[in-house]
Amino acid sequence: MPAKIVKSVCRICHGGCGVLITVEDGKITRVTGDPDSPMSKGWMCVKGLSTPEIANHPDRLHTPLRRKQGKSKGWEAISWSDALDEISSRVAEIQQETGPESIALGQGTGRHHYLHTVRFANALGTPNWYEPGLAQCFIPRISVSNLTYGNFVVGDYYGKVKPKCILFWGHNPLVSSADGELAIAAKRCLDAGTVGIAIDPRRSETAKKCKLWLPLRPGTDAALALAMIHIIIRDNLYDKEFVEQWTTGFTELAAAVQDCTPEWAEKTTWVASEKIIAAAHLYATSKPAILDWGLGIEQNTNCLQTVRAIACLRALTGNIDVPGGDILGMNILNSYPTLAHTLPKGVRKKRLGADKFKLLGGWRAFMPSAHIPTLLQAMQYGKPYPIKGLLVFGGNPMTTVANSRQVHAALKSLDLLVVTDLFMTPTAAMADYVLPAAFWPEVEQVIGYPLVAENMVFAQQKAVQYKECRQDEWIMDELSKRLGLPGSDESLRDVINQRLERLGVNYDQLLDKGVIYPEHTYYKYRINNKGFRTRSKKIELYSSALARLGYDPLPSYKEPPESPASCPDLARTYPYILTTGARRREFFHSEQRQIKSLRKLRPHPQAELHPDQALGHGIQTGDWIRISSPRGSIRMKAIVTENIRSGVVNIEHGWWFPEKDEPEFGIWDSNANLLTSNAPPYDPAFGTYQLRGLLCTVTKE
Ligand SMILES: Nc1nc2c(c(=O)[nH]1)N[C@H]1C(S)=C(S)[C@@H](COP(=O)(O)OP(=O)(O)OC[C@H]3O[C@@H](n4cnc5c(=O)[nH]c(N)nc54)[C@H](O)[C@@H]3O)O[C@H]1N2
Ligand SMILES: Nc1nc2c(c(=O)[nH]1)N[C@H]1C(S)=C(S)[C@@H](COP(=O)(O)OP(=O)(O)OC[C@H]3O[C@@H](n4cnc5c(=O)[nH]c(N)nc54)[C@H](O)[C@@H]3O)O[C@H]1N2
Ligand code: SF4
Ligand SMILES: [Mo]
Repeated sequence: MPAKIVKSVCRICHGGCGVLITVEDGKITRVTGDPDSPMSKGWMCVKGLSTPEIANHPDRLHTPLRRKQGKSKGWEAISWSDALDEISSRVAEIQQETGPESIALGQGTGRHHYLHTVRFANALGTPNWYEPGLAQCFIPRISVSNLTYGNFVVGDYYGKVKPKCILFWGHNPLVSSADGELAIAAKRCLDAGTVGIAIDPRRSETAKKCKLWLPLRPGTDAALALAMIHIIIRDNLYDKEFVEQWTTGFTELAAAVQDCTPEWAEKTTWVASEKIIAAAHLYATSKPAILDWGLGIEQNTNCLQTVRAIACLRALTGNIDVPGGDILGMNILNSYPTLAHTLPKGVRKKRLGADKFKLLGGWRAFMPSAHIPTLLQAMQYGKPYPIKGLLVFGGNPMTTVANSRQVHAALKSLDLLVVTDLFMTPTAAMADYVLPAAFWPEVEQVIGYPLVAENMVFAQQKAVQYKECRQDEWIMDELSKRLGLPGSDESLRDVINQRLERLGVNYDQLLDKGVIYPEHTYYKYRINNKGFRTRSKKIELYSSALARLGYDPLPSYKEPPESPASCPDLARTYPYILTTGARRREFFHSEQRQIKSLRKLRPHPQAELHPDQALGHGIQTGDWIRISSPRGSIRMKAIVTENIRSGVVNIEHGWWFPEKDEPEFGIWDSNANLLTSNAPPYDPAFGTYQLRGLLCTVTKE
């Protein structure tokens, strides 16, 4: 058979790179960048290029598996119909015995089936679904944008006007291509003369291309942002016309930052005050400018106010919805039919954590979900009510949720664990049933980029059928049919076509077009003087919505709960600041450790530390070291480098070893989340736990 070329969009990370998939004899043999893609213009990263190796990997799951009963160990292959019949009857039994909410759904980050999982949870009548990002990732940025500007904002990377300046705050898009702001887009801007500022404890790949690097102490971003607001107001650098006409609460904000001088911030953040002043001046005087924020600002227990403080900077400088600045999303897709109306009000109220963390699980939340530490308690101790079953669609919580030991204990307490994945993982190895998922070139969906803003729409097209693997949505729909759930009469195509309706195309027609990318409308708030989508129709520097919810309407700084200042005694044993999870180009979270070409590039887990600390412990690059926190200890190889602020240790997350024995696969050796805590305090609005800005120490092995 001649080779077939299928056009699609890569989803190994959150995606966005347009691709051409070569299929020969029903097998993926090559994946290359699509030069016609408006986002990636032919570029792809090493992960995307390794797609054929992942797709055809001998260890891929390819048939449903059931744990053997009785004394015999291991798995038995079963048919899809047996697997689905058995799982659906177990789910029905549990729901009948302990209530619909006693079944929880889990998933991983931003995959093709993300919103379908929410739909399935609503149809099942359970308010308890989770994803290991959410409170720790992206939901704070989305929610704060909505509260402050009435809509989500993204950097204008793909428009005609290029930004003069980009302030990268806790973000390393040159590696992470985080949510549609692809590495190549950020790199091209910096290479073409855009001036960069990086706020990051590491001189990351992005920071290396920036004019200014502010190496702050992890977890202190709010102090830095408040000082920058202070400087911008003090030095009259704010956009007076914009602030006057389009914002509320300027006077209150100015009063709140009165004492947040650069000298105060220097003591807190460890960044020299002159650098803070230089960064504030450069950002405020370069127009247009993008403020590109990332995960570094969210994984702390003061994340609502941290993200709020940073959000105010865009408004003070008038960079909102201007060409080459930060633009409000166009949201050209209809919203996903998540069947939210089918979840009874009484059940919604039972969502674990919703009573406390209103912006994660309450009615004002962007996409209400359960609070993970509260969910784990319910699995392990049955309080406030029992969670008996968990169905995970693409997630590896044994490595990606804080406090892996408790995750392990909680998963062990379940009556039913079902995991759908591409490979056997430490999480899947604990399951009663393991189901083989289709990989991204084996599915069909539509996706709007950048995520949440949805300024352009791509089709994910199915290139091949791989053995018995099935798209997650299909698995959920088949379970729905067996359980007679609402929405089970609609096919995935129906759902996709509902989303496309307002674009006047169906899925087949979108395949012909490939991508829909309408001209961007800037200055949307000026059209008919309609303003922003907040109650005051202005950008809310003072957030009336937060005040109504009982949260502080003005941003503020709080010292991290585990720090030299908060816990001086603990800091004598654990004198360094630990940050975790800065992304590596070769891996997506816990994935790809079995992919030879990628593992060759990064064979071992690694920790970065400064020569100031390494010297004292006799540590050199390449040495195996132990990193310990008050919760545990793990081993990694040292990278001794000046590209990290002195006193900070950064460790990779997601490590397990597919080459080691099942079921544990070396999960207790180098897993960052053995060092993190999921105990309170949490962010009061999102329930976020601290993954960046903890205490640790190191020793040579
Ligand atoms: N310490 C620390 N922990 C962190 C972070 C950190 O910075 N530090 N970051 C957090 C963040 S931001 C996030 S978003 C989470 C991510 O957490 P997870 O989403 O749990 O991370 P992954 O390792 O990507 O797990 C996804 C699993 O899904 C499988 N998979 C891939 N594609 C598919 C598919 O199409 N269908 C199915 N069914 N399975 C698929 C993969 O093989 C893998 O086993 O981790 C969080 N954990
Ligand atoms: N290759 C690859 N790409 C990915 C992922 C992956 O696992 N691998 N994961 C995806 C996901 S789910 C996400 S959420 C995004 C995340 O992608 P980004 O938003 O870019 O976040 P990170 O790379 O995790 O962290 C960004 C920077 O924050 C710095 N940092 C650490 N602590 C702090 C702090 O307290 N304050 C500040 N200001 N900076 C700090 C780190 O040194 C790092 O350079 O990436 C996505 N893309
Ligand atoms: S950046 Fe993401 S979407 Fe692009 S090729 Fe790499 S993994 Fe795929
Ligand atoms: Mo994430």
